[in-house]
Amino acid sequence: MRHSADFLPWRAIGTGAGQNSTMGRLDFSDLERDGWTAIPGLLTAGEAEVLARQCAELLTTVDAERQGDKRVGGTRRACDVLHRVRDAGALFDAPEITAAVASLLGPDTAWPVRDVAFRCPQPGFGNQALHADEMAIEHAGECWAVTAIVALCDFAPDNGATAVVPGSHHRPDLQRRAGRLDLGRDEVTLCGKAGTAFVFSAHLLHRGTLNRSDHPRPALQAQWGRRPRHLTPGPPGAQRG
Ligand SMILES: O=C(O)CCC(=O)C(=O)O
Repeated sequence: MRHSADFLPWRAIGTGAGQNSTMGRLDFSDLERDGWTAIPGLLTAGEAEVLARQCAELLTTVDAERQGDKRVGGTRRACDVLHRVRDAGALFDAPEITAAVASLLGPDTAWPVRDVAFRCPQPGFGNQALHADEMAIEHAGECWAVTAIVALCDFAPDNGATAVVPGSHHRPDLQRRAGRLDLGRDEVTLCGKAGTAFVFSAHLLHRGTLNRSDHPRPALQAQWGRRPRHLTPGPPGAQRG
């Protein structure tokens, strides 16, 4: 298995005076080819830790419990984070994220972020089967949804980081058989510092890996869908029937 540190998945080109230093001109050609990209530095380590604590606290009170929450067990989960944690929405409005999402879904067709969940495999847990978050594609090049996972701790090879199969977003044959595949050799583990966002096509095969460390592995997982074509804004002044 390879690790994402072996790659240079995200490149900011032409960053210069007067430009936001992390934005520059983004090159998402890797996102189209491999189906994923990493955007480091969206949060500082301290900010990531605070967010992880706020999300974990959602699971400590029965009063605040929602359907979809998992307060105990191997992989803790809190749903509907967008509405329960004040700063979560702003994180997913970061221009680097919206640019990556738009490059997969098309600039006019991305809905605002539709769901954010907290997922936190405890030591000894988190091992998932390969899956895609969206149905298999029917036509080459299409993308109907995008997923982002924001690491709220450092993602390392041994602590349950997400693994992806690069290029599988173009392979409906693999997407249809996802749960029955063993593509360990082709997987890349997404390693990065706390506060890194990993953005990928929701058709890309991926999985949470086993957390072999002594610490929980907190992360936020967000999803964007595609606006149906008849609701897509046209050029200024265009008549839509
Ligand atoms: O938390 C992860 O690393 C991946 C989670 C995931 O893919 C899922 O829950 O569908």
